[in-house]
Amino acid sequence: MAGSTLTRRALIAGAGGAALAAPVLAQSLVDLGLPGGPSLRPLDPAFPGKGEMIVQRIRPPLLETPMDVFREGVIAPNDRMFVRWNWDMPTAVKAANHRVAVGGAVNTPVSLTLDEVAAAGETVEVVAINQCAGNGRGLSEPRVTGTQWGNGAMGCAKWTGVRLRDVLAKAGVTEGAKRVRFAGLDVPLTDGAPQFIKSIPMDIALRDDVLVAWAMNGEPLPLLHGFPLRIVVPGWFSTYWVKMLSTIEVLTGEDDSYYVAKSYRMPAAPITPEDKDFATVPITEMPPRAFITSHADGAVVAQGQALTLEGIAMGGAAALARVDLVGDGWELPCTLGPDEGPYAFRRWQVTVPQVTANLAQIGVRAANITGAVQPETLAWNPSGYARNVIERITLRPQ
Ligand SMILES: Nc1nc2c(c(=O)[nH]1)N[C@H]1C(S)=C(S)[C@@H](COP(=O)(O)O)O[C@H]1N2
Ligand SMILES: [Mo]
Repeated sequence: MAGSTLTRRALIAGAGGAALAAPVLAQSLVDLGLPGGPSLRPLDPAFPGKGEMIVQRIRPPLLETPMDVFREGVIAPNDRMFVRWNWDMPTAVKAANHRVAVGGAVNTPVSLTLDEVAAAGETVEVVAINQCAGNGRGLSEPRVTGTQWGNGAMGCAKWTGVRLRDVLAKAGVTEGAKRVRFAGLDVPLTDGAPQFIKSIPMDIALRDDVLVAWAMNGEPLPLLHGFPLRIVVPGWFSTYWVKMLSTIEVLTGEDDSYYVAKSYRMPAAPITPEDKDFATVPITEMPPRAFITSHADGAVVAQGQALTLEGIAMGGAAALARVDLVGDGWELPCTLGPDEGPYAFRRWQVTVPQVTANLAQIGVRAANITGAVQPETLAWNPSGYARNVIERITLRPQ
């Protein structure tokens, strides 16, 4: 993958010539290839409940998935899924005491146990990509503020739950309802800071595949991923996928809460880094993206031989239509692998018949069935949201 070459460094505790006798702390570092630097991050296998993850921050946790996970399959194992908490994560949640309050513009406010939520309707499974709106933000040029993610703030899983609309029906939504807002058990780390609450429009809330989910890849949701319940909005950035769900509130008007009205917003039209005054819209639907997983930037390939490249792609808010390998003035269509549903990653493969020309700055370009296609240039924005520029690597024929 672009910019994820692994470097191993033995950090020796103790100094001087006798260092070899001192305990050796081996720590792996990963280079995320962030143009704004610093680019090295620890690769830590020791975070509770996690396999090897790139540690962006410990508390609240921000853990990034190493790119090699995407080479192994389209589903991220639970212990390799990226983690993002805006505020502190509660470290103990009692399932037996947990309630989900459904209120606001409803006929009868209710407070549901986990069993009552599960019994609210048919059990539904959706395979969907969980992607942070800031995924790949660290690759922005010029540099932007926020977590300097590489491209590992994403992962695809199978989510199991009931439809949100069946849970809403327990309370009965009143006429004129406009939005549905979610809150979790987490609270701000500092006094007066806004609570992490998010809302979606009513028509999205009533969709067939928008879930109140309790399982991820067939296992109860891990604490890090929102035990005991989280919202899943397939095709939308996961900022809306509120974890440790405790409150569902039906709104009759616009949502003026901080994380909807002020934050997680994009310029309404393209801007340049110099623009200061511009209208914004909330980030919602994901655009198509594709990644090469078989080769890292700078990899050596055999001159004159056939070369097979592989990777993953997503359609975003609509099913993937095609993936093309693109070079300087040429392109080759890729073959798509098994279809796990419109909101899942899909594998792609392509064979370059004979490596002759240079393979500088090659990339893969995904398009979805609505005609959305990855752009050649970055749609720069001050928060680095919704990155979907074609990701490029350079291969070195020898
Ligand atoms: N309760 C709660 N839910 C939350 C958040 C949060 O801070 N608190 N962060 C959101 C954001 S911004 C992201 S990217 C996803 C990350 O989901 P994950 O940690 O399961 O990968 O959770 C979303 N749901
Ligand atoms: Mo996010």
